[in-house]
Amino acid sequence: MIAGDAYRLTEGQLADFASNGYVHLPRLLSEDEVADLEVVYDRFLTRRIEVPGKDFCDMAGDYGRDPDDFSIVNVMLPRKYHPGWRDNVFERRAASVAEQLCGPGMELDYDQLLAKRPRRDDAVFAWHQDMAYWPETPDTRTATLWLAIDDSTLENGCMRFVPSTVDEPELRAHVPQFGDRGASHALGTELRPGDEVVPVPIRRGDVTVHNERVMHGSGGNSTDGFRRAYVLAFRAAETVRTERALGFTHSHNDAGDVLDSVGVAGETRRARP
Ligand SMILES: O=C(O)CCC(=O)C(=O)O
Repeated sequence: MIAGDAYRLTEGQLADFASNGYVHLPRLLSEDEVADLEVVYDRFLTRRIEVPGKDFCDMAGDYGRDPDDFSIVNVMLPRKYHPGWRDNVFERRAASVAEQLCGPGMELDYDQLLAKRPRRDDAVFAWHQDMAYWPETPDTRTATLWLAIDDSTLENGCMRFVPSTVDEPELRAHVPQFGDRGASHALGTELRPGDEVVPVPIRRGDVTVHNERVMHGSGGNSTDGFRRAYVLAFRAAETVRTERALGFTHSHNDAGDVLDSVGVAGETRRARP
């Protein structure tokens, strides 16, 4: 239920997030609210808002790919490059969701746009756990809200989760997908026998919210339309401070040694209690 900037979660939704590592929240934004955001979103996609270097890249290929050929257009940190987006209705309502799911003291860590081009079988987002991309911090609490700008379907590559991974004692081993970390950003891991995959198709204006440990990914886009998503990740304020002190801002333009020191390549990491 929406009351101004707040979106009130039900007991069932809170329980789903706690046990499965993700939850689907219908109608976080109204059609008018999504339509307003979409105007700016499309200015990013058509590059009328300029995004420097590797913060405009392809999550299904290496940094050398021609932008007109990207399969999953990835815009990192859109609010940095378009300050007019700061404190928009999605940010405000998402903050209310993050606090209910993770407790007080959660802060926006980064934002991101992920748009799968039409008719791209290779617009596959590799299986991963978000923690594999980030530095280790004592408090790992995370609520990542994934807003559907288009109806997100089995055919255009909706989010898919593996809930059982939430309770695994170790992160799975992740490896770079398209060359090393200097060549591309994407990390991936493998499904194991017995993993139960749950696809979560959602409507425009709905969100899924996932935590830092649940394994997720998505398939290609076989439709004639884009699959556009707008992502906001909230983490504990202390964690965000620690990341920034390391020089880690979630920009793909962060110094190479900073990126090399996080994002595990073929190693496992212990779970935090
Ligand atoms: O948009 C997708 O398909 C994947 C997004 C994702 O992995 C994330 O937001 O953590």
